[in-house]
Amino acid sequence: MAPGNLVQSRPGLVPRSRPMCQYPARPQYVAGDPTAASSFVCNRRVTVDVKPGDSANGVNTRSNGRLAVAILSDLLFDAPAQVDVASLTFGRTGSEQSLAFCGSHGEDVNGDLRRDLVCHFDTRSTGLGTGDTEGLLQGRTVTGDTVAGADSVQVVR
Ligand SMILES: [Ca+2]
Repeated sequence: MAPGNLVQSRPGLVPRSRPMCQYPARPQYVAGDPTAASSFVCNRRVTVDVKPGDSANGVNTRSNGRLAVAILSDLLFDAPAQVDVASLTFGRTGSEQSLAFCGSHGEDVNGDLRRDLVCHFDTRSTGLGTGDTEGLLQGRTVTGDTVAGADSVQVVR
């Protein structure tokens, strides 16, 4: 939720407004009047690690298994506390309803002593297939900002 709107007005021009996003989230256009703050959401780029601990990120799309995807925490972001887990979608376009579950307490997958959010997605439901090189993740924070991130994938069959 943005704390308010910022309005820019210049003589002779239509006043433009944008939501005031909490850093590092930034206003992102969704739809509607491009001069109105209500046409934007506050979006936060997040760092995503497909198959944490495995740099190849191989995805077997014929498997009935699940794919682990970590959302990394940093100084300004506590992923296990701030991500609305039920909102997460992951896959070829980012909007696939493929979430199975997330670890409830988080775990530090990159050794920076911050707990990261590790979620598991049904591989088949991700829509990833031959030729895809990226898995996209989308969701929301518990305060209503959107989150988005991506990581490379290697579709192995
Ligand atoms: Ca970490």
